[in-house]
Amino acid sequence: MSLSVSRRLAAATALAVAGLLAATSPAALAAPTAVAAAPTPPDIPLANVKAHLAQFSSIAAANGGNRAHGRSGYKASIDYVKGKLDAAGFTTTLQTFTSSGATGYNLIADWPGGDPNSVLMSGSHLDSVTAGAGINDNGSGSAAVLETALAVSRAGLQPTKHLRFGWWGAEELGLVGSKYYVNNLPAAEKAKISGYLNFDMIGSPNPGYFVYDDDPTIEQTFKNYYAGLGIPTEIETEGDGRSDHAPFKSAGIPVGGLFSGADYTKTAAQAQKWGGTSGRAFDACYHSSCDTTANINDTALDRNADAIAYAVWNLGAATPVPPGPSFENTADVNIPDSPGAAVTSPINVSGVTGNAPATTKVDVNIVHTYRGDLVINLIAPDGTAYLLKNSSSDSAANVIATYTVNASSEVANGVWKLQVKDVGAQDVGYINSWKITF
Ligand code: DTR
Ligand code: ZN
Ligand code: ZN
Ligand code: CA
Repeated sequence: MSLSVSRRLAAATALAVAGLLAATSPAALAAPTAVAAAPTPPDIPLANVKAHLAQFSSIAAANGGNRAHGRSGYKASIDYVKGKLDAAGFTTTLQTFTSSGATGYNLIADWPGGDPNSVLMSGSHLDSVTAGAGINDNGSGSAAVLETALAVSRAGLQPTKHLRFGWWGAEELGLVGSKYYVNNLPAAEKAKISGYLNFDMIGSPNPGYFVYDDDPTIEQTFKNYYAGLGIPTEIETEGDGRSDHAPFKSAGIPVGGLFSGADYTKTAAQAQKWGGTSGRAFDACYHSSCDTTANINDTALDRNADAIAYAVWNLGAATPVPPGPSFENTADVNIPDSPGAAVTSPINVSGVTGNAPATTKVDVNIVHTYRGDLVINLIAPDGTAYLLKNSSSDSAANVIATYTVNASSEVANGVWKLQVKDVGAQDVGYINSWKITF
């Protein structure tokens, strides 16, 4: 508001002309802008994953029918996985602990190379319940993580981060192995883990596609993978704290993961989008003797194994995780000077599954001669207002900024609006463009 009269008049004239031109053009809702392609990870061969499951099945059959903690079937499972990893060039470590009077084993495998101060870890529990072979719970996660590690070796991958893989013992007794690992990791070592990815039940026979909603970057990575397949996902809500990511999360380590469902029942709406049988459990053989190699949905196992590779390649690489879909409105909208009413610029979002992320990005480009006059809000489809910028004494011109909004309680699809109000007399401007990225 401190402009000289001549400058203000000239500025107002120029803006008025621009606004007039803009007023004749309808609000152009630009198509979603393409996002950069992520590095291409390998396809994880389903046949290889199923071959590991067949081995776990044979091990159970040869060891009393299960692979439970403290039983010979568990140690045989550990020895199988360790043998594969040693042969593939991993540095493996067997960590022992005692639980319920029996020796338990965690297997840790480090892929040589990468930044030792930035560790990306992937894991799954290898033990079954005593009732059966535990092929879906959790041979599926263990086999897929093993095959992803072997794919890293086959590719001779040299990621930016250091890659570590873990197979946990005694999860069924209460996350005993993973808790032991985290509790015995020095604080300096915990601080190096940039993320822990957990895979517990990822081949359920009546599958759902659930993504853990813990760390937003990890969550977005998995959502991007499934968006690329055109498969809707849901936030995993059945298991907060019910699997091996919990000790890592409690230690402040970013976590994420995938889940295909356990004893909860698939709804009609879920069957509509994912196929399968509504009114039936995602895994009717959960913790039962029928959790055998017949208790696997190949499509779910295949997709989730490929999703693990996608996440390891992307999160382990230097290139940042590509943002989700974005939508832009480039139509100019004139902002009346104070005490005029607020104006809005709409964007109609569609085709985005689920809610907006906690890191929803809003890029704003406003031409104005005194930006301290402006109050800017993001209005969600349900009318909720998120303040992006308040008025101030900032006399500089224009607002060209990116704001990050935690809009995770908002459904993504619908009409979002940028609302701008000029609360300071003199000095005028217009919305040049704005973009929302999920
Ligand atoms: N606790 C797991 C099964 C399980 C149940 N809900 C979730 C959610 C997310 C991961 C795993 C699970 C087990 O029985 O091993
Ligand atoms: Zn279980
Ligand atoms: Zn499990
Ligand atoms: Ca003003």
